[in-house]
Amino acid sequence: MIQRFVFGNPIDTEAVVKAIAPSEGVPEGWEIDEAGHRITRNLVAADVVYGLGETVRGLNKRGWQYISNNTDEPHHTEDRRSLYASQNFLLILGDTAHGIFVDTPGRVTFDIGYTKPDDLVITLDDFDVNLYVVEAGDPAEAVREFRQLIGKSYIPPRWAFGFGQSRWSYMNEAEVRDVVKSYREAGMPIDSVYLDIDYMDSYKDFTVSEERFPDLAGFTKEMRGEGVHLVPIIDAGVKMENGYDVCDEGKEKGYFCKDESGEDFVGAVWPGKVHFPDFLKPEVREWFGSLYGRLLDLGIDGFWNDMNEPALFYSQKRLKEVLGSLQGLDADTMDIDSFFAMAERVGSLFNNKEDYKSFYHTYHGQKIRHDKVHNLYGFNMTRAAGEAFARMVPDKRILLFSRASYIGMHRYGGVWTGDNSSWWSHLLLSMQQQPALNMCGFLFAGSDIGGFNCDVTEDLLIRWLEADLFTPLYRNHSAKGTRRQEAYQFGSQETFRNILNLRYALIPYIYHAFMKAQQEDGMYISPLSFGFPHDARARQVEDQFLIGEALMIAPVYTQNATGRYVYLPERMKLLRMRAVDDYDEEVLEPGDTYVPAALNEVLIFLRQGKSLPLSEPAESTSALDWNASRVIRFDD
Ligand code: MIG
Repeated sequence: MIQRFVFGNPIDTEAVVKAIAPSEGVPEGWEIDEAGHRITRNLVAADVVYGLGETVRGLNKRGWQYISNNTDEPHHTEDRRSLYASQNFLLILGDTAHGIFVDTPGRVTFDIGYTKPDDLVITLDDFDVNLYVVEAGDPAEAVREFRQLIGKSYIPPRWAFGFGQSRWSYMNEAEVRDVVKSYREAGMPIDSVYLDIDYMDSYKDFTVSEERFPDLAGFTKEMRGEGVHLVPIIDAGVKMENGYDVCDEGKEKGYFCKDESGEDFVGAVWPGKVHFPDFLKPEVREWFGSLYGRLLDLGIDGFWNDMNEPALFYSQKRLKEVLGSLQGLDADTMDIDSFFAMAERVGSLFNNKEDYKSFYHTYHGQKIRHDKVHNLYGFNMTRAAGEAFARMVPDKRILLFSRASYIGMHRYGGVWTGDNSSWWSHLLLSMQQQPALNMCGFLFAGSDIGGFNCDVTEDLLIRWLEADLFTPLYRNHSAKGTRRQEAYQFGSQETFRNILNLRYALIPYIYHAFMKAQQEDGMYISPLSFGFPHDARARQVEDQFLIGEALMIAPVYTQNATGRYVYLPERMKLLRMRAVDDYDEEVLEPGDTYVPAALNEVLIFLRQGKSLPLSEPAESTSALDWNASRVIRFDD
């Protein structure tokens, strides 16, 4: 059962698709302190708190404080409170399952046993909110009810389930061609190569560098001949430049966010000075969305939307102030306090809180300050693209995913989890974020495999490709200046080839389970407790996951480990897989078992009465025979 409670005068976020008449009073089990802007619930020891989508830390969110405030945060360490997304849904699993969606577009603090271990305290900047509470017998049912409220999840094209290679710094056609050739020569399948900001002319959205990609239409066609889709990035900020038609038109039609005085707000990101389209206005979405058509016309059929928190390197106004305040400083006489004050002043330019309070949108016809609707920005950028695709190419699925998001965006695109690092802890995090994202409707999701920041090692990349074998978005991405991270760069070619081929052999299972979750508002990747809600041990498992209805996985995420302990809630059949046609099968009894897994081995567990179909691997999804060439069974 779902109930809606309304407090104050909430802004309609358009996150939900079902109108529910408000209930009187307060939701059962919660205390509401309107004056203190607080919603509180007492937790008992056995309660597990899931949810919040893409955040740091584990599956069970107890014991930390999270803040919904979409942030361009490149350090995903466990001391952080905000990442790129705000997905304000919590699921409390006790004797029954209890969900709460705090639907408000401003800042929300979730103190989940941080201040007091047994108190869940949700604090809002403004106490104007639609609260949706879900009461269900088990967690899967609670998620289903919630997902029915927020609408069906986005479905990508089939090829998007293939392997993708990305790197910030593929500078030109020749480099991309070389990446594809190297994968092909290594016999490793690949379906997509991502174009980061360097494909553009001076980082201007919807332009293509003449010098680096002189014939993108021709090149896209050439790559399609190789079975590869090119996926360009689009950034939120529009470069300020006279004669750049996107900027000119946006200015002329009043499509950009305004500052206090009604002028177009000036921020700075990669293109230098930019204006931010006011995606909260339907006509701006229609305009900006149509611009993707320029790339569709060149044969492009996938996009990733970046910098849409929006990230803000600085605002023009603050830069002037800060530079002004540094004028009188003199290196010869400066004392150490002034030195640190100077450094702090310069550092405060990035993503400055006050800057987010200095520009305005028009939303539902009303002028509104950005910080009040901050968490809706990336959602509406991605919605602009999704709505445009439905208009321009209604019969085609276009790949689309975003960095910033809010619940509701899941109807238009997926997400990637942003700038993680080549750390073992982030390998585990990449999987732990998945179930939380699924609860919030984001089924098409994935992390930067191998890690974005820092230098990868061969074993980390292998374990990461193994751990994320089932994530719908399966993309290797890394930052400029880091160690090269393409799978063919390393010595263990055979292992990489086998893992990537295994992914392709699994695509029919992955796709089927994904579509079932999409159509039935279910989970694709879930915590063990979803399959075993009455098993107290299963609730505590943070590093094993159910994939669809047939499988459990237990990734190895420790460097140099050649195995791990696995908790089996029931009898399962272990598949220790080295390749599609090379694996051990063993039935394991319930309980804790140490399971060896060498670096080239993946642990997959088949549940009783289920079967796992495997296809013959292919070099890309276009060449994949979706009929199973082999079926592994575990009959009761
Ligand atoms: O400020 O476009 O998260 O995936 O490679 C960095 C360059 C901007 C951040 C994205 C990352 C992308 C990078 N972008």
